[in-house]
Amino acid sequence: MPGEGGKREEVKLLGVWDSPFVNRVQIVLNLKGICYEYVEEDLHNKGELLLASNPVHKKVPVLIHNSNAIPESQVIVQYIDEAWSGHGPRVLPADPLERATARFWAAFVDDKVGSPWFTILFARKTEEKMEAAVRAVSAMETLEGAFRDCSTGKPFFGGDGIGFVDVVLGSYLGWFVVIEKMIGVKLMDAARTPNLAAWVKRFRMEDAVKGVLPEDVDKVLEFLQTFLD
Ligand SMILES: N[C@@H](CCC(=O)N[C@@H](CS)C(=O)NCC(=O)O)C(=O)O
Repeated sequence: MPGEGGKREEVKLLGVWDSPFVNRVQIVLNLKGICYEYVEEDLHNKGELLLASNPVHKKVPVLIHNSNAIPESQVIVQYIDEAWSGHGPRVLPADPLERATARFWAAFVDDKVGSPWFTILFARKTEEKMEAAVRAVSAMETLEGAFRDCSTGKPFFGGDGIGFVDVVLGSYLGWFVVIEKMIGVKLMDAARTPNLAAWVKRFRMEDAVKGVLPEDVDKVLEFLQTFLD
């Protein structure tokens, strides 16, 4: 896509199709209308480009923008918002206090929902998985309150449109369905968190989100199995 000076820019995303961390970057690129090349990585046999561009963690996603590599999904999302500030809607709020609040809740999501998500997937013992699910459910209840405060009656954490907390939490939604099939626990339940349950429906209907999150539960479970064998 043309850059500031009319030159073609290199925008490449190294990812894995069912990764929430990758999916949130894809959603933000879509939201901002940025054309990019997507490279599917094989995490069982990591490519040279991935190893060279994220030598510290060797994980996806990595965004490559004009030969510069940016790792870590939350960092990437914030980078995209700043580097393409003139493209599409803002993802982080303009107001410093609101921006700090959005960063706080985004960090909360990866800590209190993302960590249990990982344990549910990879712990060997059912007991450990169930304990993690209890922690995730409790985090969702906290997020129900955060949604009320951040959205102030509007449809999204970000207000009228998808913002930072929306993409960070929303990127786990496909996996919530997978987790329900895996261990029978509903992390998102309209009886416990009615506002968030309504938010899920709105989030999934957004153009930037459609087609990004994994939908085929059996395909996800089959892929997950390749990391458990
Ligand atoms: N904190 C990182 C997490 C990224 C992450 O865990 N990526 C996984 C895929 S879901 C990965 O690349 N795993 C490869 C590995 O652990 O070797 C982020 O937000 O980008």
